[in-house]
Amino acid sequence: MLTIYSEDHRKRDAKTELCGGVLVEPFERPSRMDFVLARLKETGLGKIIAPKDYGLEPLLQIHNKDYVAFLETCWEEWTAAGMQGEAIAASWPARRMAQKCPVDIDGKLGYYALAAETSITQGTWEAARASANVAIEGAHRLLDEKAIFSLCRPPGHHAALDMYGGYCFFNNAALAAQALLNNGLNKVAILDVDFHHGNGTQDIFYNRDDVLFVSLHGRPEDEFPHFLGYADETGEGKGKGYNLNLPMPKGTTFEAWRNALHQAMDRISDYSPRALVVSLGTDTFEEDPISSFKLKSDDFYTYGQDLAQLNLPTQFIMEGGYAIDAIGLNAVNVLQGFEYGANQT
Ligand code: 6XA
Ligand code: ZN
Repeated sequence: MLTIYSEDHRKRDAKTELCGGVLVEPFERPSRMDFVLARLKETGLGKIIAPKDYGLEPLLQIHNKDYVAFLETCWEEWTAAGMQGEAIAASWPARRMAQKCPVDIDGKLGYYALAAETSITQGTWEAARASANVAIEGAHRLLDEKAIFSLCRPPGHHAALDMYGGYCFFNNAALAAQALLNNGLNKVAILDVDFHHGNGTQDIFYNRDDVLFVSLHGRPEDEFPHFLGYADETGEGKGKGYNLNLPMPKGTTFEAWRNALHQAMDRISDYSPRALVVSLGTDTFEEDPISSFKLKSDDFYTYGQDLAQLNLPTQFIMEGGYAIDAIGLNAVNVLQGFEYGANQT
């Protein structure tokens, strides 16, 4: 399997994350990629290539212009305002307040942030752009390949039309799906197997029927991002019926999770897409420090094999996963399971 990867992710090396009332070293850190790269090399999964730069145009097909401009200049504005630490939002346009973007950088951060854990730092813009390019390159390559691994960092599935947070800035899976559509594959399914609900991806495609979004995740009553991901969110307008959420309780085991996966796969088969994008987070792992499902490393191989049964051109996009020394094993297990399964069908 061909992997797309950019070293430029290292430009995002945040030092602070707001967690449990204190600033901690971010869970989403550059070394995550080193473990995935090491495992890719150890298993000889395939070539690893860098993406081209696709510029801002594809980003503007998914994200709002003012939001993209905010990300580009945020760090500059923050430092120009004399702030000491990394840029973190501290106030929000909450219920019954004006939904207008202020000019002050503190206000802008609150306007565009969906959560406070994620800081914006020098280099975040460059890394997020590189991650987007990794996703878009993968989509173009899928025209000639059966499967692609876009090793994206930072992740993307929480990023919405005009919101960042949950360690995400651009929605890499949405960018990939849109690039596939632009290349003439007229129906695309996105399956999100990260532990957290892909609120950004859902939001972006909620009114559309050319992209089916299906997500398996920790239920919003218990887990981040808390304010989206309920089972009764099924799409709106033309998109009615093209959004499927399968929330699960804390402690969910592989057996129950796999049943939900099969339900998700049935819905995807019924939709008959031309390609599949998988938002691949490995934070469903039993040892993940911020999640609560119980998957074991072998389970990732098993479900990779299951996914091959869909028999679709498939682009895997890296999302979360913070049990860092197991992230390589778990992610590559999915890819190896998929390749094994694809060879059987
Ligand atoms: C913040 C939790 C962020 C979760 C990010 C993630 N308390 N999303 O892994 O998939
Ligand atoms: Zn996650």
